[in-house]
Amino acid sequence: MNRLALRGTVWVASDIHLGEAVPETARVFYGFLDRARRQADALILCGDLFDAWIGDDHALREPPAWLAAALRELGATARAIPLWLARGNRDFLMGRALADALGARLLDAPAVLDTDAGPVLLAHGDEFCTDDLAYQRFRRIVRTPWIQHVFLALPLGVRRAIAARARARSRQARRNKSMAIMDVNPAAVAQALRAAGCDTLIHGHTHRPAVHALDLDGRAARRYVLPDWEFDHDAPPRGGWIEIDAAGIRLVTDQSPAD
Ligand code: LP5
Ligand code: MN
Repeated sequence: MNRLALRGTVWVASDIHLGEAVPETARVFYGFLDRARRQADALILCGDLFDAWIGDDHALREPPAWLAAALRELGATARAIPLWLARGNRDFLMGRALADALGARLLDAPAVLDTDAGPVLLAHGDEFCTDDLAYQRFRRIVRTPWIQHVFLALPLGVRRAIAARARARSRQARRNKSMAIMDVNPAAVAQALRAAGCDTLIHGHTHRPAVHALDLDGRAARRYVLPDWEFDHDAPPRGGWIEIDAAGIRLVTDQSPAD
């Protein structure tokens, strides 16, 4: 299991789903990044930072305006504080080239963070949705290195079309799935905590922000779920992050993270 010592104040956010269609979400998120640069000692973006990621080359060669702005803000953050990028089910193709261009670091999650609040298991969370067999099958396929290699060798336009089709198929598939199977499986969570030797898990993906008290083999444990960010379409607007420091772990679901 990947381990990372992160002392001081660590902020974690996920599921911002940056893309062309969410300018207001991006604006609020950049306000959050500015605040993190001033108030945190490190920032971890724990998956689904982008709504869909089809390879670093499209970002670094000629990014569209929305992406160029995102890269500017992320780069400014990485120059101010350590910025860690973990991958989600939408942006698992983020790679070293992007991280290096930003001055950020890739975090291979799940990972155990050794923090001032103790050891914390950090994951995007999709890996714990084990009742969603169709998704887990899809995940195994798209996480296969040679399949990723073939995909990344395709022309950008073809990759865009495949991603758009995968997004459409996913929206369609979700309509026929119960909310229960699109949440984490408690046994999968417990197994991950045991394997990591942690009593605390932080994850995103489910878009169901909460702090859950768990009983892990008679020990008190906690599962923190990060909110997704949406300030453009749905009401009420939503966003937030988790703060980790010597005083403990806090879920902040502030709707407007600007000071
Ligand atoms: O993402 P979201 O929130 O809609 O739902 C997720 C699960 N879906 C996914 C799929 C992504 O949205 C697809 C976007 C990926 C963009 C990157 C490029 C992709 C190509 C890479 C190739 C190496 O993650 C959804 C879960 C839900 O979370 C809740 O946990 O249920 O899972 C699914 O919907 C999976 C479907 O059940 C089955 C597979 C549908 C996709 C089929 C791909 C078709 C590709 C066409 C090729 C010509
Ligand atoms: Mn996700």
